[in-house]
Amino acid sequence: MRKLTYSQVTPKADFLNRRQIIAGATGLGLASMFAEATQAKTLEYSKSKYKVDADITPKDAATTYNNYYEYGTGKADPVKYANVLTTDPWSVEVGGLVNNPGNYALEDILKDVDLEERIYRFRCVEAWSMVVPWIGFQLSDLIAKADPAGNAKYVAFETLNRPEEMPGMGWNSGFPWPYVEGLRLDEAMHPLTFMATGMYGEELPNQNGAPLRLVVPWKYGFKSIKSIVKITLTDSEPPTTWNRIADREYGFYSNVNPEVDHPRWSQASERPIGAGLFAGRIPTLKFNGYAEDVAGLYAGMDLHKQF
Ligand SMILES: Nc1nc2c(c(=O)[nH]1)N[C@H]1C(S)=C(S)[C@@H](COP(=O)(O)O)O[C@H]1N2
Ligand SMILES: [Mo]
Repeated sequence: MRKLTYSQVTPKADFLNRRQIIAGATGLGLASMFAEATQAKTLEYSKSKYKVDADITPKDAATTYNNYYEYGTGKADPVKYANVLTTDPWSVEVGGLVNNPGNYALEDILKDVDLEERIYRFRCVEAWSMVVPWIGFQLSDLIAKADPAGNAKYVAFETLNRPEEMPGMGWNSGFPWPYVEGLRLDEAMHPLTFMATGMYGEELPNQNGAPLRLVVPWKYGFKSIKSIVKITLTDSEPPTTWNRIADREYGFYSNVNPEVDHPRWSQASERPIGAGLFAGRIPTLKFNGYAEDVAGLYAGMDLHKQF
């Protein structure tokens, strides 16, 4: 089990096991064991300053309806297969056009950041959506540590490339693995751009991109790349997996925009996942509801073309 500054962010069963061992060894009674277990719910992250005017998606829904093609193309595949991924030890290489490149153990990255909760809207390009309480830190903290060089303009991200623990890479061998994504440097430095290590008060489940994934709430979900091992600053626009697969359908920017339909379906509305059998579709918001914060990043760009 990884020792984090938020070591209490641990699946409850693990915690109880650990307590049981200690309780057994020291002769502590059941009562104090459960008192400790209750305390474990108090997690070491600051509560969200970021909220949305919508119900949080039930955890069961957000952790069982996933896109993670390294574990298959079905929504129920990642929860079935991603448990085989070894997420500890984990390191992230930060390099490219930076003055201070490094290969960091994840626990060292986490020592230097303040974990906080952020409740964000999450909108997949397939027109379904969720509201997720993530736990993590601002990507800008990590990039600042790397000290970008003056000519750095973009940030490229790469997912782990470990076919022996990612059976979907074989089932979809035609895909351009590993999964890669990218942002413009100013998008990456924006305060909303988040690196998640947890959700719903616990460590990130493997199917949601453990142990470290990007969350860019104003962009379609495929930009929010999972299980990141490499971050590279560049001077030109990096390739992105879905753009490579279908460039007419998935652009580099991919900001959520109800006014620009996907070539094969409307983006005007979305289906909230886990909202109940009779919940209807809801309107999709420009920049997924974050226009006030991020529209300025795209001043002068034709928003109808910059999908
Ligand atoms: N490495 C990797 N990252 C990925 C994907 C993927 O297939 N592989 N799918 C993307 C897509 S399309 C979406 S909608 C989100 C889904 O995140 P969730 O399963 O946590 O809801 O992850 C994104 N990140
Ligand atoms: Mo998606």
